[in-house]
Amino acid sequence: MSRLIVISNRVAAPTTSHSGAQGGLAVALSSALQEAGGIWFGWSGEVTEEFTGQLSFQRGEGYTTATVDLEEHDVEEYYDGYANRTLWPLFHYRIDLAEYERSFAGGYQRVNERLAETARPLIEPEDRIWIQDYHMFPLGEELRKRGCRNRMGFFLHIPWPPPRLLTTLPEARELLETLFAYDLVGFHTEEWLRSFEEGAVNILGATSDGETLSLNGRTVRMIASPIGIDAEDFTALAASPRARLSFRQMRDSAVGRDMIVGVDRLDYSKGLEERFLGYERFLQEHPEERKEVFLLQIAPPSRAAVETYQKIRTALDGLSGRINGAYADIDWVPLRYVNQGYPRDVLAGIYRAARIGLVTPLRDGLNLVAKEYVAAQDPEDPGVLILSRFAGAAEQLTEAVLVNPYSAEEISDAIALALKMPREERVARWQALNENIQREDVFWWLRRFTSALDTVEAMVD
Ligand code: ADQ
Repeated sequence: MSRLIVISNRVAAPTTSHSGAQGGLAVALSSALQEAGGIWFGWSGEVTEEFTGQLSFQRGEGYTTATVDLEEHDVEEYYDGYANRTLWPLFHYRIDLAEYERSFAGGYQRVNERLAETARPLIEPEDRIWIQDYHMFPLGEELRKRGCRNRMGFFLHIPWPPPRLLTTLPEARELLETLFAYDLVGFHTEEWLRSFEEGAVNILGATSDGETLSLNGRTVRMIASPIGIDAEDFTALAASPRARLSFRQMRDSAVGRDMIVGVDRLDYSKGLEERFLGYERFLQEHPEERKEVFLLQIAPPSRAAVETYQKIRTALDGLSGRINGAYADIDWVPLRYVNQGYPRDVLAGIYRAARIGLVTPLRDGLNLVAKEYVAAQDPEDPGVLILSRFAGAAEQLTEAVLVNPYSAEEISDAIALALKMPREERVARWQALNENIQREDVFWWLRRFTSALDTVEAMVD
C-alpha cells in the first residue's frame, strides 16, 4: 500500500492512546496514517514574524506530523478572513454574513501557495494525497503546478451551496476550477454533491455523467460519503467511570426533571437562537410541562476574532436572560446556558442523562453531535434525537424526529412529542439509528474514500 499524505488546516498531535481524548476525525485520520504510513501536514496554529517554510516534525506511531508557522496577516486574511468570513457563511447559505474582500481572497491564495511550496518536498511519486476542507480548495492545483502527478483526493466537511448563491462569490469560477486538479472530491451528502455538480455545469460549462465531471480534458470523480464517529469507542466511553460520574451528577441536579441537551460550537450555523426561541415557544404553549423539564445548552465560543461570532454570542446572552427572566422560579431554571467545552467522556455521560438530544442547525455539513448523542444512550431506556432536516446527518438518521429548525412551532411540537414518546417507540427508533451509526462509522467513511481514491484513474498529463 502506498503512503498517505493528509493535508488539513490544523494537525492533531500524534497520540498513542485510543481513549476518546480526541475527536473522531483525528482518530480516524491518524489510524489511516498508521496503517499506510505517511505524513500529516498543516499549519502549526502558531504565528511567526516572517514566513520561512521551516517545518517542525513530530513522530507518531507509524507516521509523522509536519507543521509550519504562518505570518499574522496570513492568519487574518486566509483563516479569519477568506475561510471564516467569506467561505464559511457563504457555504452555510448565509450570504448576508459573507464578506467579500480582495485582500482575503489574495491572502487565501498566497497561503495555499506557501503551503504547497512547503509540502512539495515531502511528497514522493507513489504517495496518495488527501486534502481536507474549505481552507484548502486551491492546494491541489498548486501542488499540480509544482509537478505532483500523484493520486489526489479532496473532502469537503461543510455543505456546498447552490449555484445561485455561489455566483455571489467574486472568485466563484476560479474556485470551481481548482477542484478539477483533484482525481476525487468527496461530500457528506448527495445534496452537496449535486450542488457542486450543478455549479460546475452551469457556471463553468463542465460536462457530467452523474459520477464524473469533465472540463478541458480533466476529469474529477465525485463521491457522497458521510463521515461517522468512532462509534464503538464512544459507546464504551459512555460506560467509563468518568461518564458514569457525570451521568449521576446530571441526574442528581435534574431532581427528577427531564433534561434536554444541546451541544454545539457557538456558531450561527448551529441555529442556537432559533433553538432558544423554539424552546421558549414550548414553555409558552405547555404550562403543564414547566418545572418538569430544563434545557442544558453547552456552547463553547469559537472563532472569537470574527465579529459575527461576537454578535451571536451577545444575542444568545440576551435571549437566555430573557427566557430565564420570564419563566424561572426560585426552585427552577428553565435554561442552563454554559459557554465551556468538556472532555469527551464527561460529555458522553451528559448525553446519556438527557431525555432529548436537540440538534437543530440551520445548515450543517453533517453534524457529529447527533451521532454521539445516539451512541451514548442506554439501549433499555434511550432518549429521543430531535434533528434538523438541514443537517447532512438527516440523510442517514431518518428515524430521528426531524424538524425545520426555522420554525419555533415545529421545535416546540417535537419537544412535546419526544417527552411523551412511549418507551417501545423510543427503543425502536434508537435501535435503527444506532445500527446505522455503528455500521457507518468513521472507519467506514475512511475506507470508502480511500478505496475510491485507489480506484480512480490517476491523472495523466
Ligand atoms: P463542526 O461544525 O465542529 O464540524 P460537529 O460535526 O457537530 O460540528 O462536530 C463538533 C465536535 O465537537 C463533536 O465531536 C462534539 O462532541 C465536539 N464538541 C462540541 N461542543 C463541545 C463541548 N462543549 N465540549 C466538548 N466537545 C464539544 C464540521 C462540520 C460538520 C461536520 C464535521 C465533520 O461543520 O458538519 O460534521 O466538521 O466533518
